Amino acid sequence: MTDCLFCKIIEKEIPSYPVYEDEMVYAFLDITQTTKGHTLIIPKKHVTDIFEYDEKLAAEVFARVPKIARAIEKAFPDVVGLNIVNNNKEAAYQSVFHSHIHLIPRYGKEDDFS
Ligand code: DGP
Repeated sequence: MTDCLFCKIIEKEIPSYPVYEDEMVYAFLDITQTTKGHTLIIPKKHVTDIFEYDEKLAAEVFARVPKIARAIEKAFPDVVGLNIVNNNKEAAYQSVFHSHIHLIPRYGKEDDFS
């Protein structure tokens, strides 16, 4: 999709900090860094939200989540937990309409995100 921010990030037209990439997905640091290492995983195929996935795409994208979670844990050894968040449609606080999975590492008591 030509006017999609995350498609432009996949195409490297807009810079991002890469965490992981393969033929199916791109993972990169979220610009807001809710916590240190906050990462977004996006399918390279443009799908707006969870309602547009077929089973094959869902299996391929969600299968990558544990590997990327472990990469974050390895990069930040003080990680003690991790939230996985996926917002779908405006009413559920989706603000970028290229489906993405948030991986939000948690650091314990000093981490005031809730
Ligand atoms: P959501 O509200 O679930 O649609 O999350 C969208 C996320 O995308 C939000 O946490 C901020 C992030 N984001 C928005 N624009 C950019 C950008 O240009 N670069 C990066 N790395 N992240 C972005």
